[in-house]
Formats: sequence, C-alpha cells, structure tokens
Amino acid sequence: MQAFDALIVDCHASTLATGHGWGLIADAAIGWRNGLLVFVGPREQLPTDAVATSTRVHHANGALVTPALIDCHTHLVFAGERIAEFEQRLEGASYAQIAQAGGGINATVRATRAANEDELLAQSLPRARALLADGVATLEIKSGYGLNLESELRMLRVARRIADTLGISVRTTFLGAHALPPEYHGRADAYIDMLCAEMLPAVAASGLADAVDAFCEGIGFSPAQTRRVFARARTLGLPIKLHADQLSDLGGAALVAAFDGLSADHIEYSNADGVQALARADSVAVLLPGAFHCLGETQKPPIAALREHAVAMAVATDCNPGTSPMLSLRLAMTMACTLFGLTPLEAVIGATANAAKALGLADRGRLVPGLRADLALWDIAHPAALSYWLGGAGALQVFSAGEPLFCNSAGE
Ligand code: DI6
Ligand code: FE
Repeated sequence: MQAFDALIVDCHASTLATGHGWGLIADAAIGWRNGLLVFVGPREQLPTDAVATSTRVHHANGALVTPALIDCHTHLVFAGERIAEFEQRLEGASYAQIAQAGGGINATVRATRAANEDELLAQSLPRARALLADGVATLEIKSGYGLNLESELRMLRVARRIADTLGISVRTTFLGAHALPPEYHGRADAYIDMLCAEMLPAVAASGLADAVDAFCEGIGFSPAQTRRVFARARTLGLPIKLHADQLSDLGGAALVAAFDGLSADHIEYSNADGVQALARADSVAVLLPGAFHCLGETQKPPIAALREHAVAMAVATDCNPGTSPMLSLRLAMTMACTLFGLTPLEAVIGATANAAKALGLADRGRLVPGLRADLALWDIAHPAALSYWLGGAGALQVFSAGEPLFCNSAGE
C-alpha cells in the first residue's frame, strides 16, 4: 500500500497556514495523493515506510517550498504592444490623453481584432510561460481587447488554450466593459445595452468566462453603466470583479461590495466607506503596483484602512500592454512592499491565499492537507526573499495538482 503518490523531502516549507504567519517548517516533507496534499510537516513525523512506499520521491536539496503563486489579475492575451505610447508618456502625455486620442486600450483592440486565434495564442503563450517560470500555477486572464462578441470569445478561447497547452490553471474573466469600441463612439449607453442584451448571455452560455469585470472610470464606464453590467452578470450567475477607483474615486469599491463581488482591483482612490463596504462584503482588495508605477501615480491604495478593517489584500501583475507590461509576480510583490508598504509576509499571502480568494478558489493558496498540491520550489532560505529581489532566478520547480509543470535547469 503506497503512502503517497509523491513525496518531497530535503526541503523547508512555508505553509502560510491561517494564523501562523510564515508557518515555517525546517526539514519538512510534503506528500500528496490524487493531486491533493495529505502530509505537510516535519520529516521526522512521516510514517516510517513513507519513503519506501511512495511512488515518486523527490529530494529537494534544501529548497524552500511555498504554495505555487497565483496571479489573480492579468490581461495577458493581446496582440501587439504599445511601446510608442510608453515613449509618449515619458515625454509628458497622460494615459487619459492617449486614450482620448484613440490610442490606449483601443490601440490594442485594433491589433487583437486583427489577429486570428492561433496568432493570438502564439503571442500570448510566452507571457504565460514567463509567469509560470516565476512560480505561478494559477492565472487569471481577462478579455477586453475584442469588444465585440466574436473577438471577446476568441480571447477567452485563447485563455483556455493557454491552460491546455501549459497545464497551468486559468480562470477567465469577461471584460467587455473595458473601453468603448470605435463603432460605438459617443454611444456608451448603447454599447452597454448591447453588452447586457447580447454579449453577456452569449459569453455565459459559452462557458468560457468564470467572472465578469468592468473598468469603472472617467475614461471607462460610469458607475450607473457598471451597475447595469453587474446586475445582468448576477442574473446569469457570474461573479463580479471591478477595476475600481484606479484614477479617481467613483465609489467603485462600494459598488463591488453591493454586488458581493470577489474583488475590487487597483483602489488607489477608494474612500473610507468603500473600504468598510469591502470588509462587510468580504471582497478582496487586489493591489496592482505595476500600473501605479508605470503611470507614475502618487495616490496610494488605503493600506492602513484595509488593514484596520481586515480586508484581504492580494497582489497581482495586471500584465497588460498599456499600463503594466509586467511578467513577474515576484516583482509585483516587491513593489507592493516598496511602493505601498506591504510587509513581505502580506505580499506572499497576497500572491497565494488571498489571490485564491480573489478568484473564488477555496482549494489552493496554502500548504494544508486537503488543498491542491500546487507547489513552487525556490532556491532561497526564507520566503521573505520572494518579496525582496527585483528580478533574478524564478522558481526551481512548479507543480499543479501534484503534476510537474515547470523545472528550470538548476532544479534538475
Ligand atoms: N486598467 C488597467 O490597468 C488596464 N485596464 C484597465 O482598465 C490597462 C489596459 C490597457 O491600457 O491596455
Ligand atoms: Fe487591469
């Protein structure tokens, strides 16, 4: 009788078990069966025949094991890039000015509409691979660069194909209310009418979206328009998330809470009422320091209030071609510490347990028996190092539900 399908020994572990801080275990062993953790603890507590009876035994040479990272907010499926805009911004143009001149999100919409599904997959896969090499085994991917039914569905199909190709877990979010497409210029309400009447039901019926998001902002959609999208999503049984209060305070955090949303993302300008509403609704605050950095923002998210009201904070890359061309979740964690004042522990929990919560996933994000064996192995002595280096070596190995997804040469 085999004790485990697989067993890792010669490792240290950071379990992030609730209420136990880092949950460090020196000289740990981790075993799983059928993709789920069944043993996480000191090696000396293993059953005596565990090594002899396990199907696979991996000697980790003292690597540190953490839950695999979870990037809970990305726009990584898109075509083209926007380097000229980057240069314009460095010369003083604002993100809003570029958007109003027909660039910004709509520049990527033009490129994405023009790309066929295979081209879109070919351009997007390297970005997902980069995140995987950085320790990510679960990835959220939004649509929102198609802005018509056909192109939005194509983006969502590409997101699912990334999962199939890499073995990574992908959660998809329909972001049809990301920007106003050119054919609806000056008719935002008509676009939202069409989105609610046609796109949302078709997307829901396709089964290609796990959640619905919107960009509630002066250069995006109004709170009233966002509310209509959310109300329709709710009737279709889809959970909601929101790009909330990124550039101005439109009460986005409270709007998320009013719909029991999974998360309010960005939230630099959220007010005290919004933070309290998130706490009451148990919605996650997703912090996106990459966009804050790239846009040269100065208004920081209300971290002290979020802590005071015990709102769960997640950290994500927001990987997108406009405001956050970021391909390392560890870098987002580091920047959440240096730019927003998170502790290294908050950053690691933000990219694991709280990121899982932001996606509505209760089965991962901590090293606890019963949860998925989604693991990342690192050549570091302490997990705080994940929020410390700017760049450098990524994960040694990544497992998803106990299956190896990624192994770098140093980990062989
Ligand atoms: N906020 C963001 O950070 C991204 N979308 C959004 O609503 C930016 C998307 C882009 O500029 O392409
Ligand atoms: Fe975003």
